[in-house]
Amino acid sequence: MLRTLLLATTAVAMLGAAAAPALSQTVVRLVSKDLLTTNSDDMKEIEAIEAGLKAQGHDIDIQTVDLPGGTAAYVEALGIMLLSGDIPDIIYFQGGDQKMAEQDILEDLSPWIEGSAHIKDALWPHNVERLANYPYLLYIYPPRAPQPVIRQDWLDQLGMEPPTTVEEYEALFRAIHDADLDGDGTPGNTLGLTGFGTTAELDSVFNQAFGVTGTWMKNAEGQWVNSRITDAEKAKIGFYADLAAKGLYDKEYVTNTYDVKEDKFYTGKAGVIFGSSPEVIDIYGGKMRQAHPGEDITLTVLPAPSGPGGQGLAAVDVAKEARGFAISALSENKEAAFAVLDFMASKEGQDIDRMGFEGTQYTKDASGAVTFTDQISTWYARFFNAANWAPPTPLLSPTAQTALDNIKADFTADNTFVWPAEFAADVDATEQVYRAWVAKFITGEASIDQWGDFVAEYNAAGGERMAEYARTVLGE
Ligand SMILES: [Ca+2]
Repeated sequence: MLRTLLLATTAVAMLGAAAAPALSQTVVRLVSKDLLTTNSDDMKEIEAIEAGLKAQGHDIDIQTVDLPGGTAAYVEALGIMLLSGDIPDIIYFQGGDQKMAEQDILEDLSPWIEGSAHIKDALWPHNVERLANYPYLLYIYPPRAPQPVIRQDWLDQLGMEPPTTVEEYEALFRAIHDADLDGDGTPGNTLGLTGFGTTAELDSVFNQAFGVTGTWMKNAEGQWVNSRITDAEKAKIGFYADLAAKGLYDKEYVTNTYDVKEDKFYTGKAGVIFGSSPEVIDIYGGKMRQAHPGEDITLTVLPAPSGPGGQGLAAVDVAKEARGFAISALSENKEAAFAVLDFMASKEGQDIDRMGFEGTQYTKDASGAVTFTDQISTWYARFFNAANWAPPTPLLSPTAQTALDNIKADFTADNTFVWPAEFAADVDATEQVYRAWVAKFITGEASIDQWGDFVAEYNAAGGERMAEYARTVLGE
C-alpha cells in the first residue's frame, strides 16, 4: 500500500517535471474598454496575440477583465476596481488616470519604450512629446485632425478646384449655395458648410490661417494670453460669423448632433463637412454612396487654406495622452505586460489588430496577395495604429489616405499643459463663456463689435487667473 502510494507520488512528480514548461507561462491580466470575453472577435484576437507572442518565445496567458462599456460607466467601474486594490497588469484608461499616476500606481514607461523592440519605431511625433510630458499612457494613433470633404462630382459641376486660400473657401461655399447641386429645383437652399456642437472642427484648418498658432500666444506687450481672447481669434470668429450671416455656414450648428450634420451632407443640404479622421472620412464616403445608389460618388479632401495669419493644421495638444494603455507599477509581471504592448506595435501584432483574420476580414491568393472582404468595414483595432505599419493592400481609400498624409506632413505641437486640479472650475467656466459667445456671434445674436464684452467676461470667469498661472509655466 505504502509502496504503491510512493510510486504514485513519484509518477506525479515525474509528470510534473515533464510538464514543467507550462509552469513558465506568465499570466497577464488586461482590462480595456469594450474588450470582452463575451465578444468572440475580441477573444479570437487575444488567442492570436498569445500565439504570436509564443512564437517569439513569450509564453503568456492574457486574461481579460470584463467591465461595462460606455465611457462614463467604464471610467467609474475601473476606478472602483483599482481603488479596491484589484489592479490588472495592463490597464486602459479613458480618464481617471492622473489620480492613479499621482498615487504611483502607474509605471513610468519611458525606460521600457527606450529599450523596446517595436514601440519606439511605431510612435507618432505627438506620442513622443506626450510621453515626455506624461510617461504613463501609451496610445499609438495618429492625432485627431478634422479635415473638410466635398463630393468630387459637385466640385466638377461647379468647375472649381479645391480652395487653397480663405477667400477661395468662401467662394466655394458661395458657389455651392447659389447653385442647385442637390437638384431639388430650388437654388440657394444648400449650405456651403455645416458642423455640429462647436466650431472646433473648423478650427482644425482655419486656426493657423488666421494666426491662432497655439493655445497660448504673446500679446502686444509680450505677455502670454490665451489665444481665445486674441485679435487672431477675433478675425477667425468674425469670418465664421460672416459666412453664417451670408447663409453659407449652418447657424444651427450648435443644436446639430453629429448624425444631423452627416444627414445634411448626404441629402445635399450642405456641401462640405469635416471628417474627424481618415477612417471616418471613408465611412462618410460609404454612407454617401449608400444614400445615392447607382451614382459613382467619391469624396475629396480639401486642404488647410492659407490666410492672413499662415497655413496648416491646428497645433496638437501634447500635454499628455487623454487615453491609452498603462502598466501597473505594482505588477509582478511587468516584463510580460510590456511584451504584450510591444508585440501589438510589431508588424505581426499590427497585422492581427488592423486586418483581422484570413478567411473573414481578408483572403490571400496563391501568391500571398491580400484582398479585404466586406467584413473589414466593421473591424477595428483593439490596441494601436502604428505609424510605421503599412497594410499589404490599401485599407484606406485614396481620399482617406490623402487625409492621413496631410496629418503626417503637418504636425505642430501646441504649448498647452495639464492644469492643476484647483483650476478645473476656471477651465470649465471660461470654456462655457467662449462657446456661448461664439454661438452668439455666429447666430447674429451678438455683433463681433461686442468682442470686448466677451473678453471681459472670459477674464472674469477665470481667464485672468489662468493666464497668470500660464505665465509661471511658460516663462518669458
Ligand atoms: Ca437646391
